[in-house]
Amino acid sequence: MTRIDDIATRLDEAAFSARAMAQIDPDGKLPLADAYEIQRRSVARRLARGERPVGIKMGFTSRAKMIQMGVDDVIWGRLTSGMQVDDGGTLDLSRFIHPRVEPELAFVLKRPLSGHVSPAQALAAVEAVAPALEIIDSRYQDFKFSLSDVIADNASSSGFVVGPWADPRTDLANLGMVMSFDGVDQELGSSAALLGHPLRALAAAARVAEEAGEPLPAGAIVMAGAATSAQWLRPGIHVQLEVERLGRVGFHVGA
Ligand code: OOG
Ligand code: MG
Repeated sequence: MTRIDDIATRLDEAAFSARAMAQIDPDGKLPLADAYEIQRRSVARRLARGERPVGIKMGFTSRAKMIQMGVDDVIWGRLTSGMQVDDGGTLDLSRFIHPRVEPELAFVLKRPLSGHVSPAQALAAVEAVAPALEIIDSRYQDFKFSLSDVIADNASSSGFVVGPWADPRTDLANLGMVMSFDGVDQELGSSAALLGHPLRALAAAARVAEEAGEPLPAGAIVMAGAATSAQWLRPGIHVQLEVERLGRVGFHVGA
């Protein structure tokens, strides 16, 4: 257990100081349950500093992301209040090591959600859906990791931006998604990339929340995962995501 605590502390310190560290399990030998326990303890240190839990994020729910990062399992991480960036706000790059951004959808719940649910049952717990951008920042050198590494590192969670909330009864099956930097398209995708339908990513979130013994409460935000590859952030750019029917979300990167 001390080893798990030690790694949790090192990962939290790497995030807090924005300094990369060596992989903890490059050969992928660590049991995934241990990796999630490291994640839990590392995030607990953030909560002890006053951040609040606000929901969870799903990772590797699209083929594009699995291929980009060389990992082929859905993972999840914990979101805290300290990670939220206002829509239209400015990101302070000095807080990050080597951040990337990716196009997502976010859900906010009106009712608690956990366990094995169908996409329709998951939808019944949703208050609203929004276009969202996730800023990921691996704490590992060169943004390289094994599956257990990235799980322990809270699935690279470091920031997220949620756009205007929309009616969840919108048909989410195949919405065009365009991520641009300074008005120049960077990634084009579809909401269908998310496990075939974004509500499947939400149902997967319900399942992992139950397995973790941390059911999602009303008010929780769930990030459904990136529909395309992630792109490196650069100083001074304006990042925008436009999702068909749902609208736009964006932020500025500080110089
Ligand atoms: C891990 C996080 C994956 C997603 O949306 O697929 C993720 C990473 O790529 O560093 O957030
Ligand atoms: Mg993501």
